[in-house]
Amino acid sequence: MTNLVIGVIGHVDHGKTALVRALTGEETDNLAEEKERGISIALGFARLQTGDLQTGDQTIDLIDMPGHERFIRTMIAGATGIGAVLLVLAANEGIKPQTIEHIDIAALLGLRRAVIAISKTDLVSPEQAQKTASEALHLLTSAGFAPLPPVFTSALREQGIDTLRSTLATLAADQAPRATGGIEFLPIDRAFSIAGHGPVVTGTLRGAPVNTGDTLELFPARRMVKIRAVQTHGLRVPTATPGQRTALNLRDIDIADLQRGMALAAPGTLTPSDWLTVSIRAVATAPNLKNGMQLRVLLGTDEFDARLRLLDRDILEPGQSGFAQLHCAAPVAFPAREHVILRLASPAQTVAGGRILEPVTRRQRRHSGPLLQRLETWHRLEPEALILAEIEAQSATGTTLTRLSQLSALAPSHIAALLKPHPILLTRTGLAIRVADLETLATRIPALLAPHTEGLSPSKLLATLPGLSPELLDEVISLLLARSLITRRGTQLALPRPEADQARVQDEASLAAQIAAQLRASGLSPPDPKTIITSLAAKRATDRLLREGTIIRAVDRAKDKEILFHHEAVEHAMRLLTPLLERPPGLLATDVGAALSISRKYSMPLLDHLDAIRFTRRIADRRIRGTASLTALLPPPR
Ligand SMILES: Nc1nc2c(ncn2[C@@H]2O[C@H](COP(=O)(O)OP(=O)(O)OP(=O)(O)O)[C@@H](O)[C@H]2O)c(=O)[nH]1
Ligand SMILES: [Mg+2]
Repeated sequence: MTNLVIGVIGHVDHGKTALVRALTGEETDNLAEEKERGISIALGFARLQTGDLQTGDQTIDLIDMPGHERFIRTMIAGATGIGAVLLVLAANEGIKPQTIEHIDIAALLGLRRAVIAISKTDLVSPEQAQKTASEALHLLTSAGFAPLPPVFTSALREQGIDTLRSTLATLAADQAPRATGGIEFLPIDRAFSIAGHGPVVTGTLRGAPVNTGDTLELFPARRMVKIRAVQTHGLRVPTATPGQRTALNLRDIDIADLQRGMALAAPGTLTPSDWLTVSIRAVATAPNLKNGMQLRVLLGTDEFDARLRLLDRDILEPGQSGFAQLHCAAPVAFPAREHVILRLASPAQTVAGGRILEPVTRRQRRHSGPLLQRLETWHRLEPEALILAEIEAQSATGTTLTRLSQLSALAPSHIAALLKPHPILLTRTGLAIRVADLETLATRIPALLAPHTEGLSPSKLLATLPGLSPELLDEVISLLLARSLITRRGTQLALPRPEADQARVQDEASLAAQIAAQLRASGLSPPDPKTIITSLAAKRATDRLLREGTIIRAVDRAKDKEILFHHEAVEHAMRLLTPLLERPPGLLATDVGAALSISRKYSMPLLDHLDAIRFTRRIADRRIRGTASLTALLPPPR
């Protein structure tokens, strides 16, 4: 089965609907107004069975476009996503304004495949019909199409219909397979309700297949809806594939919340943005397009106003191509590579069109060389090549899977699979970076840490690496930690320096020994701690002695002064005081000072300490023995 959707285009009254009827037996002008006025107003959908031809059994979807200039917007909504066109040109009239406009639009939508039907040949001589055919061929070829040989038809006399049918079948059989792995995207061109089934939306599917039971995200509402059933070619099927006319019966939503212009997409893959970066081409008949101009944008089946920001010039002349941004009146969510048509509101006219290069962005600087170079790459490359080029371009900082998906319109899972054979690291957090670039970055970090002997916090390190994301820094840090090329000191990162660290430990130990010796020698009249703790190293050594219990910190609470005693001095004091404390009524502070031959400066903090360890107990201004047993406080005498 083919996925080909063919748009039937051409000037008003040239016989499009009549040909669709002759080809398929289906009537596409069903509205009362269409019957009354004799023109098409809405899109017409018909199926062309081209079975039992040498090309095999297949169904082509035909979209019968209205030709009247007032319905160009409807025509565009129908043409978005189609695979080829059937240009209908009346032999007696030849090329008319909407012949040209429809061809322009089809070309701007990226279409290249076409069949020409010269209609109403019953009204002219064969020479005249031939002349019209040559004009049509020339017009399509110069618009970039590769049309098949024209078919001469008369719907009235049922002539040329079989030839046209087989020509369309040939076109359908000769189809390049559609790329897969994209983002499911279905711009809605019709929404209606079927009794007993609920809401149905239709459109031409792009990106990836959709299945019964899938959940999709509705834009712009951004709500999730579930697919109750899928139909293609009028039949219920489990799956619709990209390029097919697709009808989806939805759950979890009311018909009142659905209409043309909305779209369904794979959940979480699209992000609304005020700005779109596009590559555009102005049509030959367009006026000069100026920077800052207000335009009507037709995108998917949606339509909105936007201001044109030309990035590489001030004026886009007829026929010229360039890069631009569209500042949309409200945020819009579309995948990259989606085709866009730009029109003037008045006079109503198609002036340009092209493709989205960057669907999620902000206002960019104009005439920026590096930006234009990147836009050129995105414009030129196919999605797979674009992804690799983008990772390479973001060498130092890496890029994210989200961003790659935005630029390529490929699904993140497809991108991940695509990167597998390449020397590219894809982290758990969705960062993509070339392994070689990660290694280069890895070599820079130790060099940045080297001057900071006390270490550097990750946030300070990040500040020295402009443009680098915290996620990528985390990745490099884990790598370097695993390789023991850097080390963590608390919250700081530093270079591991085994020798220096060892030397420092040795220094600290000998300093501690010195301090201990000094305090031991000074007994119960130690020097002021300020004269001992003179450096960071001395502080560390002192802390260590305190932790070990070699020295004791005591406080003179009245004066809020600290003093350090060697533990042996304190033990000596306890031995001397024990018998004295046992005699009632106990000792005054001055008695203690006298017994130990020390001044108040030392006896007050000492007594505070002895109270704390319950060697002594204070009653009024006297001390008696405390509750702690002496054997617990004093080591056995040697
Ligand atoms: N003589 C003759 N008249 C034709 C032929 N095909 C269509 N017509 C007539 O041309 C008129 C327009 O035909 P349609 O098929 O409605 O034209 P259309 O291109 O669909 O028009 P729009 O959808 O409004 O753009 C009708 O009155 C048809 O009867 C033909 O082969 N010969
Ligand atoms: Mg019609």
